[in-house]
Amino acid sequence: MPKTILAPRAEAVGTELDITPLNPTFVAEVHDIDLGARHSTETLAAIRAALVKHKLLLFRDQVLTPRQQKDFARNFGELHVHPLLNNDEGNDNPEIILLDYGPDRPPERDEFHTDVTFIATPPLGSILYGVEIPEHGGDTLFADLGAAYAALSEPLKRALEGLTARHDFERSFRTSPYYGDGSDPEKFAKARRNNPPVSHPVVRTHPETGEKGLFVNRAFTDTIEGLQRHESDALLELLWRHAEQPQFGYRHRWRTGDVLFWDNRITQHMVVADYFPQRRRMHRATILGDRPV
Ligand SMILES: O=C(O)CCC(=O)C(=O)O
Ligand SMILES: [Fe+2]
Repeated sequence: MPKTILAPRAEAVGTELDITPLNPTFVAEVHDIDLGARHSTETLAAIRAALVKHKLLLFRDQVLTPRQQKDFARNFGELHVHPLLNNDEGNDNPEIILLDYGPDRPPERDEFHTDVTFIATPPLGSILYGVEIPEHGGDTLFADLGAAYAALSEPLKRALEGLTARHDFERSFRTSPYYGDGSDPEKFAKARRNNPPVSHPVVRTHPETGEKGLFVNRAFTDTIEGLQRHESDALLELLWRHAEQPQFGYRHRWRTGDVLFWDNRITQHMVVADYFPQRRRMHRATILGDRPV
């Protein structure tokens, strides 16, 4: 009898997770789990193992307060407080980024990025909760940067070996309405002071799987070090376009209550800003990771 008939629909991870892969190289849905509840060490370990294996996990039908989202995220590491998108002072949950666009505030055009690569220890993952999802639009695109790296030619892989790139907070946020309206120049200046440019390898080895992945992104990677400006610009553009091809990608059509948890060490993403004037509200928690090697 063919193996596909014998195989169950879902694969078990540990004893507790029911998982369905959604795409050939990455992405899986985890069924029957309430992220707002307390979880055993075994369940948390199984979630982490599933994240590392599938790189992007979907949990449907969640209802989470910012506090619950923060508590769940903290099981995986220390949380990052974003220097600009930190939901302002006096808030009980500055670790939860509120993304809220609608009729009064058109969505910003996004570009592919890996979150917060402008710090020395970029996030291992982000957890994004869809609080209010428009009827149409506002999908999020993801790319598997391990699959993208693996598909490069051997000579190009050799050329990338040992290269490092400069990542700069200001590259993306210079043009952001978050401070670009001039309403809070001091907040921006402080963020700038606290986040000087950092250097990361162009190809990163995943700390848990050993898989290699591209670690350059349109939002924050400014220059490949040691190259001339035109060489760096052309090589970065080549790598970005390569990674954005559909065979490395997944497009998520959100439903209210969806939670996506991505491994930020080996993926990139962008939201499609096509839903104006509908409202779209998301909450994000960002878990700090290791220094890339
Ligand atoms: O709103 C989205 O779908 C993604 C926004 C984003 O880039 C993020 O939360 O890291
Ligand atoms: Fe992001």
